[in-house]
Amino acid sequence: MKNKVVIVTGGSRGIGKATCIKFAKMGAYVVVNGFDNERHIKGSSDLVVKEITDFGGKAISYDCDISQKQNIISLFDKTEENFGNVDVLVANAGICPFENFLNINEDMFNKVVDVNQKGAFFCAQEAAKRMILNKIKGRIIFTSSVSSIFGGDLQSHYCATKGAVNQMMKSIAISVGKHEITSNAVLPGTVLTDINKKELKANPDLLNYFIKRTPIKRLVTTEEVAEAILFFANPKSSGISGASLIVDGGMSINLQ
Ligand code: RM4
Repeated sequence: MKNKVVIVTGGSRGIGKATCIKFAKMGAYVVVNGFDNERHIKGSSDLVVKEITDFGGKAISYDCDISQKQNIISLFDKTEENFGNVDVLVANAGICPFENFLNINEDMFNKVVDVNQKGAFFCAQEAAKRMILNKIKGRIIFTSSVSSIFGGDLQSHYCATKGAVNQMMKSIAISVGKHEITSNAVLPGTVLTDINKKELKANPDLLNYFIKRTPIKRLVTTEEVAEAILFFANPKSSGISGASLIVDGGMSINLQ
């Protein structure tokens, strides 16, 4: 990954942050994208950049709402201005406002779709356009979820978008394959991050159920999910496209 240019959306915390740090440790130029919403701690993208530059890595932050296409174009422009052409996109930004199906209103539904599905789609499209233009055999990697396969009480809106991410990932793999650009997805299980900390802290039985159900008897970590993302980004993974890699410690294969 030395001198590769990598954009990570939702890179200021959780899985995105772990991914930014791993790429930077491998010598990549990393663009940490975050966004100010109710769960985003202002300036957390800059904290990730500081953590990276403190160990001699190369990174910048660019906070914007990737549910707006114009912001995505600015994110890629800023990346090219600072580091050059994009080699790897990690479309990781996602929200999951837990809510009872019967109470989900149009605003909440639209917000989840705009960030998780529309944002991922247009980030991938912008990446592909620029990789093709610059003849780069790039990597497009989506953070999906086991919730793209399983339903989730309080997650009907979220699960729908993650199912959509899987399907767009496969279709994009078909569309960009002739340019030797690959498109793949990681499907994390339940990883303890700001996206679910409040819910799982408030519901220790649910947390214990997830742990009990997981063969490795613990939740997977953000670092372990980031490793799977690195695997897809590796130039040696040129023969892998349209793949979904579940990273959940075996949770999803165990009915017990
Ligand atoms: C994950 C999975 C987890 C949930 C988070 C928010 O994709 O559904 O169980 O806690 O999302």
